[in-house]
Amino acid sequence: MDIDGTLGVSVELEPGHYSLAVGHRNHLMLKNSTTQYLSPTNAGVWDFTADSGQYEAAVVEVESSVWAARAGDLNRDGFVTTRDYFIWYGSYEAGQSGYRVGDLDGDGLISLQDYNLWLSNARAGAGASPD
Ligand SMILES: [Ca+2]
Ligand SMILES: [Ca+2]
Repeated sequence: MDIDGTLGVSVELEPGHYSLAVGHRNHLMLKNSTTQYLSPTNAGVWDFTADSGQYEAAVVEVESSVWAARAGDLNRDGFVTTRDYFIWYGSYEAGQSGYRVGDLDGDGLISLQDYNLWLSNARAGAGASPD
């Protein structure tokens, strides 16, 4: 999905094998575990309903056979830790709302639901080795 919510992303690349990664403002980066051949005639598709072993980072199954990045990496360092909690807490305490990094579930509110997502993923030891 493109940043404006439309499906598909267009980039100009030389044909070849590429590692794909998907990032989001407050989730761990998803990176595929194998390279994918891309060319003008082979756009490639990354199917998030395919097997969970296609990702390098730990993912969470959000519904049957659908995987997503783990939420809670507010400072984008590749780990869900107390440093992220302090960012969330600052937003929560200030009563912020809208498109903020503290809104982990995307409902426009910074609430205890977001804290619970952070806690669940922090307890799961969510993180990836920075590279
Ligand atoms: Ca983090
Ligand atoms: Ca929220």
